[in-house]
Amino acid sequence: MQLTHNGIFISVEGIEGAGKSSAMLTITNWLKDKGISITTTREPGGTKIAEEIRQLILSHNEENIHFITELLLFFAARSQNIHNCILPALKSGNAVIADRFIDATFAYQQGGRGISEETISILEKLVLNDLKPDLTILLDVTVDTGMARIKNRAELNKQQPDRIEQEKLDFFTNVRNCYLQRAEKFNDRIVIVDANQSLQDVNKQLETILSKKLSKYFAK
Ligand code: T5A
Repeated sequence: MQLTHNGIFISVEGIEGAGKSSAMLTITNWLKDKGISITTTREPGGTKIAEEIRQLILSHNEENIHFITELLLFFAARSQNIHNCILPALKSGNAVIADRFIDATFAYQQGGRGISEETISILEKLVLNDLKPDLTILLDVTVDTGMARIKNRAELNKQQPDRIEQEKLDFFTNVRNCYLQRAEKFNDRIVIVDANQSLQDVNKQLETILSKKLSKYFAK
């Protein structure tokens, strides 16, 4: 796979209710102000086929989805997203902002489901080759706060939790811990934002990080 490109690849991560949607908007507006063309995507999803896989993963099915099937579905959707959305956009010089990417698989399928890091790494190598985000924003929120936000939103919109949102608190605690461990391990790429704060304060943190981490792209 040829990975040469002159775009910027940013992923946004965090547990349910961390505030990824508003962070995506803040990052998009910040980059647009710099005159950069933006492609936004999400995982699972981002292309027609990947969105169909998303439906399969998140909906409630009569048949139980085995955790290895779930892992493979996330990577199948990601492969479509990489080849038909992310790489073409990066090669055309766009900034790609992804609502979740590879770190979500380690956090949820390793931390949450208990699949080994080695198993996930094999699929990571196969599907991503050497593609990785230039910057990953980890919106870190306590499980209690994240879940309370999700509950409020669901009540307002009269929505039922999806298949993964209905997991127990322990599951999300393990997911959050795995995200934090990855942030420590890959501290050159993953930056933690304290997402327990007000939206205004979260946005301030984001803008500071973007100025610091992306200055090299605008230094010419
Ligand atoms: N998954 C995904 C895996 O298991 N493995 C993988 O490899 C991948 C890619 C995807 C699901 O799949 C799993 C993870 C997920 O369970 P999703 O829709 O992408 O689903 O992810 P969700 O986390 O479910 O998305 P949410 O919409 O629930 O989370 P967000 O985007 O973080 O939430 P957001 O921004 O809409 O905020 C939620 C509510 O909180 C409020 C917002 O206004 C909103 O009402 N809020 C705040 N309120 C006060 N202060 C703040 N700072 C706030 N920030 C947000």
